Amino acid sequence: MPQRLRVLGGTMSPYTRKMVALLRYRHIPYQIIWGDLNQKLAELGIEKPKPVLYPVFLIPDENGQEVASVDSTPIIRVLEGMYEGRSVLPDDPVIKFINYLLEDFGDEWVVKYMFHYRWTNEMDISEARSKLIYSSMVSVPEDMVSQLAKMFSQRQINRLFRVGSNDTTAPLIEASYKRFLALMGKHIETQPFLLGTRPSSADFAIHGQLTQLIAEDSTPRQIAHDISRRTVSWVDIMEDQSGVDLDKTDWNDPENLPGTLIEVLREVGRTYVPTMIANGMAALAGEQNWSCKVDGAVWEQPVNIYQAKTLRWVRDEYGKLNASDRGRVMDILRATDCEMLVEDN
Ligand SMILES: N[C@@H](CCC(=O)N[C@@H](CS)C(=O)NCC(=O)O)C(=O)O
Repeated sequence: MPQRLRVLGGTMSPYTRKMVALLRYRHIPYQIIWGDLNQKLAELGIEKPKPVLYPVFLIPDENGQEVASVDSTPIIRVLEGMYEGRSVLPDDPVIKFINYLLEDFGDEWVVKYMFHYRWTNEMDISEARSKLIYSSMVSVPEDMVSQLAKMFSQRQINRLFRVGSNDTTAPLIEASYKRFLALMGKHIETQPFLLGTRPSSADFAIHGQLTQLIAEDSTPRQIAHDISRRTVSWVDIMEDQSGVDLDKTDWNDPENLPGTLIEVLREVGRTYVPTMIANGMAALAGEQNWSCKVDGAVWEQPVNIYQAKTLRWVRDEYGKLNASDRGRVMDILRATDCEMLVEDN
């Protein structure tokens, strides 16, 4: 690649932090442009992607023209084809599938902790909304900040219900966040990354969300310090893993996964799996809302069309496996209450 890959992002965006950490780890030469996406794309004369979401990657097409792309999970796979070495995708098909599942759990479930804590209580709302403005316009005149911040936070608070944070689900989200911190803490006591001694795309997905929960927002930050300071430090070191020496690392053996990873996958089976399935079924039936049981309690929220799509992607990944690898994956999914995710494939 002759030029540095250009990325438009924001520090308060978990998916931006996921991708910047991944670019550093992979030694991909990049430029990051912080700021308002619509304004920056207009300044660069680049057509907007659909939808306009952080981060936007400007990926050269066959003529070298930069094209705006969004959606971190498929972009990671495009980057694997563009840049050799330091892959974040495990070689073994079974571990590769588990990685895909954990990456989607990070992107689509851990984000619920993030959204919920950021936009529920006054102190967190107030901090987040001013940092959202300052981080994209550091020299903005002070007298404009309060109006911009109000506009911005109202838009996000209106979205809270859409991501599934409401009075019914709040205790379930908070309990899952606390369990997840403890499980992550135990797991990284066994090995430094989710799937071995080298990081995978799932580590970056979870890291991205935890940067917000631990490095940015006060309430979840305090909870993390109380539950797992090891995980707090993991988030710091994940930020830049450019020094990992791959000669000294390996992926886990799929036949012998650490018990602590199985426990993390049980959390996936307890929360992400029933909600993704109920959402997917409601989307298919053309319904507006759905409800299901999580941990014996009711979860209800509006249909999320995007999450119905990512569930199909998880199922497609499973569909790509040969019969023997499906059996090996299924053994892990059955042991962790995740089997429904793919059983009706
Ligand atoms: N699935 C997308 C999600 C991207 C996303 O939801 N980005 C958020 C910020 S992290 C966003 O831009 N939301 C709209 C907004 O903030 O205006 C990905 O993986 O990149």
